Amino acid sequence: MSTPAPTPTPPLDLNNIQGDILSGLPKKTQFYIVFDIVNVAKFRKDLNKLIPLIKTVAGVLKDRQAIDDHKKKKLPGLVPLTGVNIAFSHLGFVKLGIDDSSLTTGGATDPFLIGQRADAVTNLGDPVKLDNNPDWNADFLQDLHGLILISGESHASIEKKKLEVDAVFGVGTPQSSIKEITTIRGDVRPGDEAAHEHFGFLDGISNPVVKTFDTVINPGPVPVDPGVVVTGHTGDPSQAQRVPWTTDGSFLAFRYLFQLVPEFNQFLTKNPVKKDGNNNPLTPEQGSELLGARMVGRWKSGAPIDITPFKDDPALATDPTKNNNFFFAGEINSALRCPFGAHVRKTNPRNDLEAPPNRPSIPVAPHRIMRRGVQFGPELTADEQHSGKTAHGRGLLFACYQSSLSQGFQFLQQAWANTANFPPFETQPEIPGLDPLIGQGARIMSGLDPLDEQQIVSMPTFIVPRGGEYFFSPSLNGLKTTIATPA
Ligand code: N7H
Repeated sequence: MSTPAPTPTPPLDLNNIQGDILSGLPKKTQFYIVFDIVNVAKFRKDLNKLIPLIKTVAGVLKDRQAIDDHKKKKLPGLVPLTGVNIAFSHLGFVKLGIDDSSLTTGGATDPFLIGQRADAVTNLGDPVKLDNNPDWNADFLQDLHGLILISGESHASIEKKKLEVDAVFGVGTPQSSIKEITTIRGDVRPGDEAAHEHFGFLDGISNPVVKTFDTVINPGPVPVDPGVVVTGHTGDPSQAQRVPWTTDGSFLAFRYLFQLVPEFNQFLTKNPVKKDGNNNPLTPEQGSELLGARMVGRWKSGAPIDITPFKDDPALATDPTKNNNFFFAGEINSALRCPFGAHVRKTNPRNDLEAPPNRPSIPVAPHRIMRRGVQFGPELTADEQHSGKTAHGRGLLFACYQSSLSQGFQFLQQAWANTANFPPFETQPEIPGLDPLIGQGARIMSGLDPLDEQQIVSMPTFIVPRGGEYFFSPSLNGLKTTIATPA
């Protein structure tokens, strides 16, 4: 009997999908407004007034065109623009009285159903307090209903837009339909550090290329089906269960991650790699730089160490036709070029699982996530650098989109980052260890010294989760037909 041909992927409706999901809201600064719904009937009416403010993928593409034109014309300053998106937690849908069972297809342990607070304890490995709650900021230990993102090119722009959003819900009046639990502002770092996260590494280089959406396809990992990111499309493991209002959406995993930058820097300074993989001695500075690069899998410039293992190559780093064109190919059993535990190898093992020795290939594409997010907190002070101790909170407002949390963020954190023997090669003598950045548990890693791949190194924590939640970012159609009620 022949298998029926798969249903062809319906085209993505770019006017129906919220902009952050596929295109990323353009931003120099961004508000994350975490809210609770306090007046359901009013909220559902108010939402009608928010819908026209929401930026879709089509809207973001127009904004990006405007930015490109502005740059081409070498005009001064930045194009003034803002973008608003909204997402809801399972508890938000419960509060609204909306049946979200087509989003909680994983049964009683579905991550969206149980929420991130419970998941942090059960599966993510976050440090837990005596009361069995994760060791998070109090704001995130209560029930959270939704998240509003406001991004823009300047503080003035997003503050103005926030006043508009607040007015929609009556915030600041006794009739407010929402209560803002916390508003966190993220900011792209200043000057040359723009696009670099707080440890100093260029970020936002590797995100999945989405079939039927992306038009520029640079050499790199294979494009993913649209349903890996957008619900209801080919590649969404729960495609068959989605009802119309839950299609064209995406799950948003938000994590409030603090980075211990002086402690990270001190670890690099104290443990420089002595020689590169060709036995060439390194200065302490070179050795520290190489250590950091081997922990991340890229140099601070963004150049992948799988291509340029022992020397940074800034030109390669910023060339989109080259900077993602690596597959850990030819080193299935070797960490010489890139340790198995390096952050980018743990979170996207590329060919490691596609052609492993003595076991069937495991496709990586279903586990790809669309990373967004932005830095928060001040730049490092001289005192902190000198003392090696963090005195001011800073880090990453991590956000990623996927059609399945249990295949995407939750899986990456639990099954890959926190699992010491992943990737599980039978012939590989050393334990890869945990992801040295985000791994939770007994933090060990091998492969930091290219001449002694099996040496296991223990390391302290550099990233501390202090909150988060799982949200669903619905389509415009879902917002109009099911979540809002006519005004
Ligand atoms: Fe990671 N970092 O600064 O070192 N991440 N990450 N991440 N991350 C990546 O390739 C970082 C976090 C992924 O396709 C780069 O764009 C920091 C979480 C994935 O090759 C850098 C934090 C999760 C990739 C960082 C953090 C991931 C990736 C290289 C937290 C998921 C793409 C730049 C504070 C569970 C891998 C780039 C690929 C890349 C850093 C968090 C996942 C520099 C500081 C929580 C999938």
